[in-house]
Amino acid sequence: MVNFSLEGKVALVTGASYGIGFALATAFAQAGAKIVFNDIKPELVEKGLAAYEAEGIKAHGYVCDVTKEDQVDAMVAQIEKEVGVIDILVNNAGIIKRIPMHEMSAADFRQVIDIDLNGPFIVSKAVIPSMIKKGHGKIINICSMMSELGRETVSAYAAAKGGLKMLTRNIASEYGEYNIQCNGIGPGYIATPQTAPLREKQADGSRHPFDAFIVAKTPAARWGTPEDLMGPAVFLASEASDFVNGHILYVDGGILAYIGKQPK
Ligand code: NAP
Ligand code: GCO
Repeated sequence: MVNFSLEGKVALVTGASYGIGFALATAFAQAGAKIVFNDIKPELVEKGLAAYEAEGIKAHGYVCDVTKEDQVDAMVAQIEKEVGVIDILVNNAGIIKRIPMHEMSAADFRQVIDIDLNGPFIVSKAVIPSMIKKGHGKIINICSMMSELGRETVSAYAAAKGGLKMLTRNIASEYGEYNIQCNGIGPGYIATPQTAPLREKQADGSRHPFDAFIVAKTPAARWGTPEDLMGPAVFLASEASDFVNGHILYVDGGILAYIGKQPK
């Protein structure tokens, strides 16, 4: 029988106090998994723990910066001791900086690469040895439309998310023989705090031009919600996807399939 259950599994979702990570962890809990998350600030971990509790979920929260190898190694060891070996990892923590490339400092560029690309490398590296020992593992990298497309002001983010797509394929290639599947989810434009500046109402009450642009560019004719990503994530975390490896599942309301509307 097809098995979407995550009963008895331990799932670590990085940066999951709110937004997309919170929705994915909630979906995993609904499918039976024990939930572990981290965030970079203690107050966010506290906020996250309260939000999970409000959903009736007992989550385990840790303060940890995904770019710091020593912090990540210590967190993974603590999770193994306190909760169990991690069966499912979602590399969700990420940032964006919207700055024209010719005005962007190298330090800003490096920071985006560090969190969005080096972070998934560091956390994946920390969980893979125990997954090998256990004989299975699922790694899901949260990619982006910018794993495929460019646009003005997001050079560092696009470089990181394009790199994350290839890191996904490489983890799949390198560890598939150990029954570890590494896939990506490429969310379309999702309404979260990260994209709030792109949806801000104009002074005259009209929609932000980017908001109108995205709705026109999306065959589904709307922004996505974190909830839209829940089903695909459970699929990629479950045994139902055991022969799916190195794939990026775009959950974008059809953006990548669409040439766009003819101008009026
Ligand atoms: P979000 O609302 O900004 O949440 C990201 C979380 O990651 C925040 O809790 C953030 O904490 C945390 N974080 C940042 N740096 C960290 C670090 N070094 N270590 C640990 N945690 C850290 O973002 P979101 O919109 O939910 O996006 C989640 C993921 O989906 C990101 O990778 C993003 O690039 C990707 N994504 C988003 C969209 C979209 O349309 N929203 C589309 C495609 C992909 P702080 O609040 O302190 O920064
Ligand atoms: C932007 C957006 C995007 C989205 C997302 C798209 O400024 O273009 O923030 O990059 O967040 O990653 O999939």
